[in-house]
Amino acid sequence: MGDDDNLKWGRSTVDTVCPLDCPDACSLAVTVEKGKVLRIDGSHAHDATNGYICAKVRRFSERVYGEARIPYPLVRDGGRDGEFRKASWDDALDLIASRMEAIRDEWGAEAILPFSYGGSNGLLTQDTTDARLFRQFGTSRLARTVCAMPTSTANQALYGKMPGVTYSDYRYARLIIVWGANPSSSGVHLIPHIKAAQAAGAALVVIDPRRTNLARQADIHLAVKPGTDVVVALAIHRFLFKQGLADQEFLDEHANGAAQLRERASEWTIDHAASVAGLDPELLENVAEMYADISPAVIRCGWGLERNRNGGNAALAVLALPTVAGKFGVRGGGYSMSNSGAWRHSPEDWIGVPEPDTRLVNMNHLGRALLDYRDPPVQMLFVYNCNPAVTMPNQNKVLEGLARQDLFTVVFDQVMTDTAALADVVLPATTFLESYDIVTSYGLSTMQLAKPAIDAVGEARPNVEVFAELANRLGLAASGEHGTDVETLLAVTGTMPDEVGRDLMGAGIVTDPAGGAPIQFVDVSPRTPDGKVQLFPEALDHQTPSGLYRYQEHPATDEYPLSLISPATEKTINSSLGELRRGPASLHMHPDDAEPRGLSTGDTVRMFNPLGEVHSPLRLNPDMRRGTVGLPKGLWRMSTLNGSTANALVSDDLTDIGGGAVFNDVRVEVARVVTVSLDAEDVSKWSAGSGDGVH
Ligand SMILES: Nc1nc2c(c(=O)[nH]1)N[C@H]1C(S)=C(S)[C@@H](COP(=O)(O)OP(=O)(O)OC[C@H]3O[C@@H](n4cnc5c(=O)[nH]c(N)nc54)[C@H](O)[C@@H]3O)O[C@H]1N2
Ligand SMILES: Nc1nc2c(c(=O)[nH]1)N[C@H]1C(S)=C(S)[C@@H](COP(=O)(O)OP(=O)(O)OC[C@H]3O[C@@H](n4cnc5c(=O)[nH]c(N)nc54)[C@H](O)[C@@H]3O)O[C@H]1N2
Ligand code: SF4
Ligand SMILES: [Mo]
Repeated sequence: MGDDDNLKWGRSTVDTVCPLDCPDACSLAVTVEKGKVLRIDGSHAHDATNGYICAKVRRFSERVYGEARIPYPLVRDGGRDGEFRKASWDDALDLIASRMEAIRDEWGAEAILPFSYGGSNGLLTQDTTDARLFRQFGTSRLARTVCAMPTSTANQALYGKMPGVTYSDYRYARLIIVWGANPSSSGVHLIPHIKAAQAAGAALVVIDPRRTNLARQADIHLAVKPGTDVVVALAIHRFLFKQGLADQEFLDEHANGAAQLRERASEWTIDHAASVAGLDPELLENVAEMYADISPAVIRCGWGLERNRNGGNAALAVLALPTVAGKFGVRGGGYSMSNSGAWRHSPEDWIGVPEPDTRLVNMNHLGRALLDYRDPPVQMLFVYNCNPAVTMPNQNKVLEGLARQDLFTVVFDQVMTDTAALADVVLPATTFLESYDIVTSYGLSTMQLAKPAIDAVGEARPNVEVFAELANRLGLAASGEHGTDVETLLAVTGTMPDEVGRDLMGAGIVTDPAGGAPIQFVDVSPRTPDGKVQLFPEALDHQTPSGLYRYQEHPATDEYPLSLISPATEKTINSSLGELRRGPASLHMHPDDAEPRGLSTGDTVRMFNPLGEVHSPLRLNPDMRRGTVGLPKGLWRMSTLNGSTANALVSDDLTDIGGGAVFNDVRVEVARVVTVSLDAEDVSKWSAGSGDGVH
């Protein structure tokens, strides 16, 4: 179509970027007609995207213009059970400001708990005017631990978060180990590079309790029991040391703590580890031999392995492997984890207000904070960039906390989430198609500019503006406060090196000069104090309940013999876009686990443990590991049959390292739900019987 036609249709294309919590940060071309989003395509601005984007974001306009979108501020009258009414922004913000002041005067500002996580994941939507406001006011602080704390603590301790092997360098690897990651769903642009490496003869190993798409195409699939990766990795370490296959020269020159690691690994023979992890010892030994023999070898370490009581030690043991085996120094050799540390940009450069020494709340303990914390009790919860009613552990405790009559809850979101539905005040947020943002990829090493393609829908406003407005009302805004996203954009880019800010505003994309496609130990080195790999970070040894590289057995019981995991799916990003899911999600179970329970596909089942229960349709799936069942993460309450998500069964215990959540460390039983309509006589007969599974 020519320019004239575009003019006639009022059509234009805006180059921007996807900021969702996904490692890829695709560059996008958004076609707009008469002020509305017509189409969202991938663009070629970012090499990795190569014109391809996922189906979720192609249909993102269904969120932008969807029924769940919050059109204007809402205020609930008449307490927890009252109805929402439309409010003006001024009224809603005045109400919030006056409640903040009243709570501070009566209870102290720590009675206010701001609660946020990734949201749109851009540099502007979080840790800008919000952080400044809450710090100045002296609210409780939040430890953002729900994701990546064990892996990032391990990566920081071992390597000071050295940038990892980039996707496109996977094609140079001769051995690829994908460990606790499912890139076909959660970071799809890695897949073509793995395929290219395989086509050129590379071997692929996948370590995952499920036979994922990638596992099906692997040379070896180790279907580990959830939570046992630490012993699998330690067995490989032991094998390397014992067989004289550890790279002693590299260890002497570049690492500390090898002797302690070797000692802790010493009990994990291949047989011992294989029996704990539920693996065929021969397969495990094959993997150890392959890892010793084949170079370049790269490990893609994911987040699936961190979400259990051994998650921090698992990440340490896995990430330590390339050091012990001497896999660095060649293109396609080493590891990839998160590249979030690649950009040296720190929000502290812009916030300019020091973090106060107020109460620090681990976000995985939201339920406890709302119900059990005293001195002061939480009186106001301010949720933004997050949907804790469905995404945080111990869902029933979180929901009970949110139901407190005396709690004042503000939820600032794009759509009427399950959390927003329980709020006192709901504020409408812009999507990334409606405001500026800066997006750094955590899978790759790019920084991109997100530009508005359309005007804000309804009365939605960007985060930066709303928190600045609130600061104004509370008399906290510094003179020259950055009230709009454009002002904040300029202020944030102003703290970056000149050339970075210039390229970002000009070309819209910048690649970290050190991290574009670095060879580890050639182009980038550990960012630890002495520049060496710390294989045995002593400080962590003392903070870890069992000590470093120690395995904690899960006390499984006969009553709850099945393990539940809840991995990412291609349908949502966490719970974002969960409103577009149609019909209930299914619980996946291996046929051999269904048979003794008398279950088949299509049955309605209840999955339960002492914390709660989830009702959903059952789907028999031979790709599940026996003894492990799976329900997707990110479900909204409407996507199960009883309004509970997997998190109703997840405890709020913490991981061994980093205070993370134990989403994949859950024991459950599953039984059929018998739903029959009974007359009174039947009911009395039935009540006298066992009542097995009827709910
Ligand atoms: N489409 C989509 N993409 C996403 C997301 C999304 O929700 N949807 N979420 C984004 C976010 S926030 C994150 S953190 C990443 C997560 O991305 P991934 O690292 O891929 O994490 P998960 O999907 O949680 O789990 C990955 C795999 O680990 C397996 N697994 C579970 N328990 C264990 C275990 O104990 N050991 C081992 N070895 N494997 C285990 C699961 O079966 C799953 O296949 O993805 C991001 N990308
Ligand atoms: N059972 C189980 N639960 C899990 C996991 C699991 O593996 N299993 N994974 C966990 C992981 S990895 C993560 S990262 C967490 C994520 O959990 P959450 O942080 O709760 O992520 P989302 O559910 O996507 O919620 C983000 C919210 O921010 C909103 N939002 C987006 N952009 C903006 C914006 O610009 N402004 C405002 N105000 N709001 C915005 C979105 O609409 C969305 O409702 O979930 C965790 N929950
Ligand atoms: S969610 Fe991930 S794959 Fe999909 S468009 Fe965004 S960055 Fe790309
Ligand atoms: Mo995450």
